Amino acid sequence: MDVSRFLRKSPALVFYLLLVIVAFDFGDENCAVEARHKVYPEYQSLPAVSVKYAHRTGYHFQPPKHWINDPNGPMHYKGWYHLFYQYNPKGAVWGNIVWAHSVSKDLVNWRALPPAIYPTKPFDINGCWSGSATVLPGNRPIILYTGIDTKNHQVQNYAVPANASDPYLREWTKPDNNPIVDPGPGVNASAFRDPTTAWFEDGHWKILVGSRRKHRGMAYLYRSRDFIHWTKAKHPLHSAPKTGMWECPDFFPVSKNNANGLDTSALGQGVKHVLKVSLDLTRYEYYTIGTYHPDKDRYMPDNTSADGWSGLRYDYGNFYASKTFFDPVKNRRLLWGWANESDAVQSDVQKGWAGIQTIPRKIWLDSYGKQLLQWPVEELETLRGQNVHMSSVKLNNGEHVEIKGITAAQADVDVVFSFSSLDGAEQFDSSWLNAQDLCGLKGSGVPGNVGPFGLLTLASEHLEEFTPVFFRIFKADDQNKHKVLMCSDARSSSLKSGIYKPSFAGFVDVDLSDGKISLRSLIDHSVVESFGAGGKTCITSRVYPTLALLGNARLFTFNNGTQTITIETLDAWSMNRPVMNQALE
Ligand code: DQQ
Repeated sequence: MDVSRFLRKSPALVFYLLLVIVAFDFGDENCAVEARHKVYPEYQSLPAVSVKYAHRTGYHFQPPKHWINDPNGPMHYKGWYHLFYQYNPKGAVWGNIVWAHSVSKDLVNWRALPPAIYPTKPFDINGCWSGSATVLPGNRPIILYTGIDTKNHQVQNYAVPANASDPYLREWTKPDNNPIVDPGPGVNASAFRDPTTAWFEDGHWKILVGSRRKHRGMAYLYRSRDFIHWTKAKHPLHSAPKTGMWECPDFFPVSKNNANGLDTSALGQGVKHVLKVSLDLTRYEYYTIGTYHPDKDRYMPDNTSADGWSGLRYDYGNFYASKTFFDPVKNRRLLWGWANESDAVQSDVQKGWAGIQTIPRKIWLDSYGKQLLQWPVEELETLRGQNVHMSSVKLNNGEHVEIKGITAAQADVDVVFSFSSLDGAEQFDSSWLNAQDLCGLKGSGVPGNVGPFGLLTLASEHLEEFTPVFFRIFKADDQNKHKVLMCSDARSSSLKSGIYKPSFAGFVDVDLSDGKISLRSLIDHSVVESFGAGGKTCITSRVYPTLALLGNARLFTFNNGTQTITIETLDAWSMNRPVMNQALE
């Protein structure tokens, strides 16, 4: 094969090969997850022969077939929620990316429309990558997205509805004065992408574009009076050393006073700002909470918000390229994230599909102001069917109790656990910096004192397979007194080998003085999305059981700590199937 010709014809492949080289350049300080999107030229345009249903989700967002990645441009317009997403119309791996488009009245039932944006012009002929929507005054939506141009440069383009009176916004026009932002001198043209929603301030629209300079990740700031002519600020809004490429930055205000969302342009006394970035080198995201100084074009994270690898995460599992938007209907800010497959690529090709969007989450500032809280949108509850309720059930050391009477493979479970004392809790070792490593060390079967206790999701009858979601509470020396570990451990999730089965985990910064901690898990065939302590720590796992499938899946609560745990209350529901991306007639 003529390699140089092949590479010239596959600019996306060249780009991703470069990324891999950059990743190696960072040495072993970052542990990359398996879930990154790679290029498989042999599968890119291999349409699904059939779609395998075993692990397809029942109520998560997915198209009928093929590959999806980042959520793009979510917004509300004329009575409809719009979600666009990166989609390969020709195969079950990343490639041939277009902006697929779906609409919903309730964020639960979705109808599919034809792709909204796809390569046609010199400024996007080699790819229509991620971006955001802004609704301009007068209810005029506009999309900014990254195009890969004829020179294989990443440029920022805009698109507008061809017919603004169509509430479905079926057709989009990409005017010929694109691109409106190009990398310009001194900016790496293969690391310049994913424009944010714009905010308006002091007569200007402002946006961020993700980038890096050598190993320093950064968000460039641009301003414009008319949304067409953009000027780069003197310095990035923010940057951090050794974080590599910042993909999909998201920058938005949160209220200091309540859980309501704020329009992206909100500023003032009662407001903090959040900057989230997706780190291509690890395929993890982190966010900081801080102060935005519009006059200085700077954002400063608070000193309680670590900037970099060890920072706060929306989700300590399989969750990437996320994006928020302000929902004016319910005055809330909603978060979408992409959960990739974590099985072998050949399995994705065989099953004919890959990737889901997580359940949209309401997101707001915790009253302590140090982290965000997240909770599945209330509309999801309309899918709840058969219910099982329990209260005041003791779980002694070594016990597991089955929750019977619901469809355990497609369920929503919400439980409050209590314990009587933390006096005997295991001592926390301050060298345990990484929650995921600690969960690997102290899994659900390793006895403790207060914990491990929690749920065994997607479990087979004799526990040959199960995905435990659980807490373990330690005594700590510092002023917080206790350290709470939350795990969603995929190591025993499947008898199948060749699958990435991480022991995902995060610490939970929660006040335990009432002796209680809650856990909610959304279980959906190959995904378990869990919310610890009312949404303080969230973890999404993708798993592929071979026995715990469909009607054979079971759900248990368990306790492997010496201290008895009480299930204060537990509610579990079978979840019904919504309309999921049938074409809109
Ligand atoms: N995915 C898009 C890029 C973005 C990456 C390409 C994040 O725009 O940086 O499909 O997953």
